[in-house]
Amino acid sequence: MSEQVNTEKKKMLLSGIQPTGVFTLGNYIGAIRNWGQMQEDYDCAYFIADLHSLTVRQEASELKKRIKEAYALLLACGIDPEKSIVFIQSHVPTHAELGWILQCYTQFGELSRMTQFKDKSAQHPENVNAGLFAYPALMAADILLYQPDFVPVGVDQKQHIELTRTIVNRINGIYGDVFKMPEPYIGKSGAKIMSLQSPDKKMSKSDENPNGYVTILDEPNVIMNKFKRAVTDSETEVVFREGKDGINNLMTIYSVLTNKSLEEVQKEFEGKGYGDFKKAVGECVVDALTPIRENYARLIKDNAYLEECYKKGAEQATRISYRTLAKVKKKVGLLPPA
Ligand code: ATP
Ligand code: LTN
Repeated sequence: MSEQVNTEKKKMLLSGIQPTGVFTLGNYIGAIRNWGQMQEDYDCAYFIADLHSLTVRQEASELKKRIKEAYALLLACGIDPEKSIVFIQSHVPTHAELGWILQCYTQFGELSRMTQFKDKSAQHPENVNAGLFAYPALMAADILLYQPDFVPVGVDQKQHIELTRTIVNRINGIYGDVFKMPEPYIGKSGAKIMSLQSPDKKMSKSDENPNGYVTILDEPNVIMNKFKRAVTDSETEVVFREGKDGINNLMTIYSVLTNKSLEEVQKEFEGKGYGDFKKAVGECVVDALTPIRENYARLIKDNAYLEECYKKGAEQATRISYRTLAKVKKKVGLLPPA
């Protein structure tokens, strides 16, 4: 029997996360968990979007620390620098450069319609800066530099990816085949984990009430307490139904982390009260996060290893992205250096 060689090229995938705080259970379920699982089947690039985080005022020494912590958190969640390219955005100068070019192909009206811009400018009315406004053009550059097939994100980022696709159509329409068209990849379940205190709002690391979110480094007793206090409703039935936002959210978390369908979850808790259910959800979250917390404690002490990884990641990312940038510059008519 002749040996079969798989010569098929893997599809490419890219995503990023801002270093604005310890990642939440929402970030993990909606994004990072999928990133880890997809490493086996795709060529992946993941990065810390530090340039993006400058759109909100940051304390310099704190930011520097958070960038390294965010990088270590990605590795702790199972992103493997031997399998994927894992880098820090500001270490790869092509991002800012293509970001500028793409801004010139993005309309003011398009940027004005972005809900993240509207939300963040309402949250920080004293600092509605040009970077906050132009952010989606930089995000489009982050993506298009690597010509990925898919961009795995939570549902809140879909609008930005749609704008990226509009930019691709515009530029390819003028200059021919410049960029590959990327697709958002949004998980079937868990793409929008809600706040434990206000289950009509997305779980967010910048929520002022820490009981609304679980971070991936929370200790087990903290996690159990947050679930115990999670807002539900005045009924008693564990069932996924419109109007039961709190229970729907807890069922989603439990279903994703235990790999059980919503029907199975409903059956499992038939005749049991919310107290038992919340305890079970807390326990499955503790089980999922404990190895991450332990990995992180080890990684954050190993500065030499982290530096080695992000240096290698930046070199790999620079090499790939430079090719796309050179092509774009040529297509739009910039004179190559002598
Ligand atoms: P911030 O609170 O600072 O605005 P964030 O918690 O929304 O930040 P991001 O860095 O904007 O986090 O998001 C990183 C990734 O996590 C994105 O792909 C985003 O779609 C996803 N994500 C964020 N929050 C959730 C959530 N509650 N449920 C599912 N996915 C989420
Ligand atoms: N906008 C994203 C972070 C981000 C990103 C990207 C995600 C920046 N560049 C490129 C996917 C692809 C956020 O705020 N969550």
